[in-house]
Amino acid sequence: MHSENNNVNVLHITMKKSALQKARASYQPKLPIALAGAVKVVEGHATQSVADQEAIKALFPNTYGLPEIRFEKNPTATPGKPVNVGVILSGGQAPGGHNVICGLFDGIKKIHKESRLFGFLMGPQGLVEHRYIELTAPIIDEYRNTGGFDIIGSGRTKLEKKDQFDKGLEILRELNISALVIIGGDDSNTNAAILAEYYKSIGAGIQVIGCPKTIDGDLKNDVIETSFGFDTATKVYSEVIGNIQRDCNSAKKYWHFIKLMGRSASHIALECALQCQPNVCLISEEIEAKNMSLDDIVAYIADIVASRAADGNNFGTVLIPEGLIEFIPEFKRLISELNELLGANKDKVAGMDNAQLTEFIMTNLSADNVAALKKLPESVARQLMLDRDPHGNVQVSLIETEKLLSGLVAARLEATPSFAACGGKFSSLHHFFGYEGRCADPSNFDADYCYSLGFNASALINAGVTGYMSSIRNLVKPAVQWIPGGIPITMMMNIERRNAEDKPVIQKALVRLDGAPFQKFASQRDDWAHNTCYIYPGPIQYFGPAEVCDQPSMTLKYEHRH
Ligand code: FBP
Repeated sequence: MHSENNNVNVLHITMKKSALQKARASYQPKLPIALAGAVKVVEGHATQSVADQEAIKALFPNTYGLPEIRFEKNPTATPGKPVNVGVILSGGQAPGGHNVICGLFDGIKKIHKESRLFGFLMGPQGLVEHRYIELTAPIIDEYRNTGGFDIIGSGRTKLEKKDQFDKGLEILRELNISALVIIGGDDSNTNAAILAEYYKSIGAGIQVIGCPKTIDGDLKNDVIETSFGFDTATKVYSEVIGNIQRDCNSAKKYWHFIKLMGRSASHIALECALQCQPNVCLISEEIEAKNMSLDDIVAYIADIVASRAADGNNFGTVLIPEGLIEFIPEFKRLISELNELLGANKDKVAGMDNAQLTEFIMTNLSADNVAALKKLPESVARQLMLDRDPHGNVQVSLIETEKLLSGLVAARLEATPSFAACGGKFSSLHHFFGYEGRCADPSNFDADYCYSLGFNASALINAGVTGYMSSIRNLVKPAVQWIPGGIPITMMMNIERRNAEDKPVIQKALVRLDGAPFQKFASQRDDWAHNTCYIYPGPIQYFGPAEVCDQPSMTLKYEHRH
């Protein structure tokens, strides 16, 4: 056993606090009324996966088809038993993660004051390596309403192999833990479902509960309205984009190319566009649907730059979703072939250095895809070929599409004599907003939502279920009216090709072109392109009137406007 309570790296109770943090520490997150006292479980109908039902059912014989559940107020409280719970933060940071843990802590203490919470360190690897700390009240109190995942750290280890599950079981048994909460994105919750199924199949007596986390906003569906962190991160980015727009509208001399995190889906870019009204915002899903090439995208931006220049406006803002390159059809085909090639030759390529790997790829790739690769600057081509995360994803956050696009736009404008003739000037600056927003102090929305998700997870544990995701719905209404419950994770799954294999995974939510947020954006973007319609949202407000402080994202509002 490797408890790290005495480890010098875990100095939880000596942090210095800013005045805001001190004031924020006493903020009491709002809970749905249904969770305020004792709860009763209301079971819905049996569920099925979003697609590939037979295959998912066969892979999850013990956890497939479970009913959705909802919690309602229970006038008669039954005394609970003490429970030991483990918690893991998995994947990229997202504002509010600490509040999930605080809500979970308060929830299990409410079930029984002798309940205990253990945090596994640095992500799922902490479970496998038996590295943990006990999260006691003084530690928890230090982290209420704070950003970051530093309370226990996070990591991207994929929990997918039997020996990892068995190693984890050893420490869970040693600590008498009967429930594990995994706070993560689509991949981590997929792993939670696999772990739940495995522990159930061997009768381990360990419940596994997931919580929907990711700033990317792509873990959502009919039953999970949003992932936590999206609200705060997009508010932080929108504040800074607004500031840039005001600077740009003051000096009137730069075009700002702003790449926004979000991995594949363009939810973050779309939300920031709705909040800030930039001159251009690319939506990857639309680019794919319209089969636009890189040249088409460059022409689209250059035309807007030229049209603004003709009106004497040599300035503007362009928002670019991080995952753009994966959606441009010619590069999508290239990435897909690269994934198959590298996945099918895992062992062969494992020992290769970069030069050997490049040589291997160039010799084995189809001619069309070699041509596509050669269109890209060397640094981008290298990133597509070599840099993958543990889930086999291209590390899109490393690809400098903002520079790629502004360079190509500049070249196109130079080759257009009418641009200079009308007084056009094109001077570009580049930004990438991602890490800046992931650890911000959670907005009131995220502080409340996360605390509720964690508290609700304790109710799911008390209800004895496994393989469920904590779910809080009705989020556009005031928090007291939110609806708590649980969704079987298998319900969100389908089969997808990953690393050259068919795998059961939670279906990622991309921007829907027929959805209200995109439709709203599409109806206004021409106006934003040619006229200067910037909005400056300003910083997140934590104290003040609800209409300023407690508003959910515009995406959520448009999606759930009734
Ligand atoms: P999760 O899906 O794990 O929440 O991570 C999201 C994200 O912030 C992406 O937007 C980004 O592409 C990626 O993490 C960056 O990963 P890393 O933190 O490993 O650099």
